[in-house]
Amino acid sequence: GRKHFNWDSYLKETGSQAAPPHCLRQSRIPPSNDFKVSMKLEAHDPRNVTSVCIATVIGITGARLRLRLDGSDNKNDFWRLVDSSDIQPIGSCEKKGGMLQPPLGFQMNASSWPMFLLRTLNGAEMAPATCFKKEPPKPTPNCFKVGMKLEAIDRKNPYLICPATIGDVKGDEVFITFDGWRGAFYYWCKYDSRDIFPVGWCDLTGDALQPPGNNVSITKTSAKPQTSPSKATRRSMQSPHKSVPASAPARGRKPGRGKPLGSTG
Ligand code: MLZ
Repeated sequence: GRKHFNWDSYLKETGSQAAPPHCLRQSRIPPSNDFKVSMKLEAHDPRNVTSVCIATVIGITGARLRLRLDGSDNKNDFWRLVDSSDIQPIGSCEKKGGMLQPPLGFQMNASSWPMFLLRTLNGAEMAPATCFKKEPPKPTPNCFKVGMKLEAIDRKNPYLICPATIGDVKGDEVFITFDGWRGAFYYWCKYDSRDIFPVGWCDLTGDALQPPGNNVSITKTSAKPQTSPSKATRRSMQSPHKSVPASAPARGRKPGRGKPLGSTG
């Protein structure tokens, strides 16, 4: 079977460096996750960020919560760190003079929202304020360099955290590429994005870091050819797409639609 992914040997094999932790907007020690499934809280609607909605904790993974907006469907779950500024205790919105909003795609008639809100909060277990941790400060400036390794959320499969490499740096943005996967998964983000983590993050939170894909060959200039290439390596040698693209697509442009080679979906 496949060996458990190990950053130390992977960094050696690829002759690469981990991004220094101070480059990332993450606490050095991941915050403890004190939430419980079914607790309710307030969250910004990811599809309409000016709206503050009621959300329920559907799952717990490492320092993150899987959230579902009350009154929404089960197709739009999203994940937030317990120290994300997108979440707050119930009552915070009202305290600031705001009003809780129905989520985008509220499944009932808009006029039923006030009654829905009353019912959804009635008898609900509200996450206590102590569960919410302070967001770490923004690092300054952008100190990422091309080639640095990190762990990053796969935005197409946001429950996954995967080994990644900085593919490009432009101003306050970085291009996240996924080791062993083709461009369809790559994305640009702000250097202080909460979706990127230092090497070793998943080990500390207990998240399962995904192993790199085996669809793109990992090259190290000094590497000796293997005497007996693995199945994956042989497959990638036969493939017409052997390596990661030499340059990142322009920011703003949609990434390619291609699936990773050999992907089963
Ligand atoms: N099996 C899925 C998951 C891919 C995850 C890639 N992460 C960078 C697929 O092939 O689409």
